[in-house]
Amino acid sequence: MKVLLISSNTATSPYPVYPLGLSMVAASVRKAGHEILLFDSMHAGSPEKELVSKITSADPDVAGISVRNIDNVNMMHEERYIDRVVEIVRCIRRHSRAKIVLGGPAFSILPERIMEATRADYGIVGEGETAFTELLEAGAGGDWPPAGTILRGEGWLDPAEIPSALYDEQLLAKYLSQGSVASVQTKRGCPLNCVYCSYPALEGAAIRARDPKRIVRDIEVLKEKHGASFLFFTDSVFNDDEGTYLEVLEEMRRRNVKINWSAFFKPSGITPEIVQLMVETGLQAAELGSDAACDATLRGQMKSFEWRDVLRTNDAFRDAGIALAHYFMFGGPGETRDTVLEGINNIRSLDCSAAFVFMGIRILPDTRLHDIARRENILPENHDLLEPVYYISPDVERDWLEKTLTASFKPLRHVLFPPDMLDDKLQLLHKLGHKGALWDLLRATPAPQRKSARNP
Ligand code: B12
Ligand code: SF4
Repeated sequence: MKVLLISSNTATSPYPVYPLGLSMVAASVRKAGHEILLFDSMHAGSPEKELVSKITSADPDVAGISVRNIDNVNMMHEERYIDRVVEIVRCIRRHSRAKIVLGGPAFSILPERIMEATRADYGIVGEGETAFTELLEAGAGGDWPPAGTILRGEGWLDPAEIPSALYDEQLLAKYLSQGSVASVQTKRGCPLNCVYCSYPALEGAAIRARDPKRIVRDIEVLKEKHGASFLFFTDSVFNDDEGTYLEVLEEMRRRNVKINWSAFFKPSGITPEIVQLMVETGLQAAELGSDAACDATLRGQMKSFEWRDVLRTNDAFRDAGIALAHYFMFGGPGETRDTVLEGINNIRSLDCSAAFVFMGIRILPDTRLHDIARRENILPENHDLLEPVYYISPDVERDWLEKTLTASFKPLRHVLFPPDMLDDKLQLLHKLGHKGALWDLLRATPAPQRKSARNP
């Protein structure tokens, strides 16, 4: 079959991200013997015109659309992305008889609602590699399921079945030339249970780690064939408690593969020795999902660590000279005026880091936050969540929260509230050839009085 794979993502904040999931699906589809073509909405000057031209020239049997983001999870400056997918589906319908299949993380979070909005033929929830190729197989034999079917895999792929992405040379070159970085996934799954998080539902609760040798081979290909100089490990959490990330780093060191890299970390379990191993393999910057800024709200978000772990992790990276950024969300379960003030002081005490501060937490289905929001009547009955609703604790008023966060963080160059406040400048820096999120340019310089207050 001829399969046109379309990335619908046009979000550019904090930088345009290469469609990694679609490229992993592409690897499986090609391995199954189908012909694949790519269309990337990010780089289409006139998306509608270029898509029409691609569809009419390629005449595909199937169009697979990757739906990455529902919205930007930022209640201070909302952006929504599903309308773009609706337009793509309409455009394909007007110009082709191809079957239209949706997949991707945003689709997997709200499958029924996105199917209804787009009127695609099929949707695949979760990992696309096997489910999509099986659907193509059935279709090739004339055995398409009824239109509107949403397929859900019965289990998760074995780690050995998770493929290397098919990095498209021209497409990746475009991303890399626009300030983006290369992306590699080392594992899927997260066994933790944070109150707002949909990641375990997207990837499963058990860690499924890819073979470190194959991961390092991917990095070599990205460096040598594609000229990548910076990469992001896209795992939900890079430093898993099982330590599979250490095996990846040790394999990099053994093979003498070094590249500038970054990842999402949870702020616990990081020792100076581990940071040393990271530095040897090229760690440049660490993004910490600290999430809440004091113990009461960390408990409210059901995080697996305490504020002192955030401080220890901060210091372990700081002492090695690694740039680090914390992400915080104010207004979660358990937030009160007192915890807000405590959290602001705690954030002020962090040395040498940047911080991105969000207000409210986007409620996603099948999360504990969803249940809490229903119980507390924050979420209207039968709300389908395609339109974003943000949880703000009933014990803190939205206006007071916004004013307090603005007044507290405005004077601090390294704390960004709202988190996208520097987007215009970032785009300019990307045009000038800088790569990635670039928050390392904002880092606070060490403040001895803050340090000594913490470490008397
Ligand atoms: C890493 C990551 C980032 C990194 C990306 C770095 C990089 N270089 O790639 C950074 C920090 C930059 C980032 C930013 C953002 N992110 Co983000 N990110 C993730 C994360 C953790 C992993 C994404 C990933 O690469 N996964 C690996 C690939 C292999 O998996 P996948 O894309 O899901 O693909 C699989 C399936 O979905 C499916 N599939 C994919 N496409 C297709 C197509 C078809 C046809 C089929 C059948 C199947 C299929 O098969 C694939 C293989 O199994 C996810 C959460 C998660 N665990 O999924 C959030 C997530 C994707 N991000 C999200 C969001 C919101 C954002 C931001 C908008 C946040 C913000 N305000 O800045 C931005 C947008 C950036 C952009 N330009 O698009 C949301 C999207 C859903 C939503 N709530 O709207 C997620 C799901 C997190 C969440 N639960 O809220 N992100
Ligand atoms: S927030 Fe991070 S650590 Fe918590 S469940 Fe989600 S992916 Fe796992």
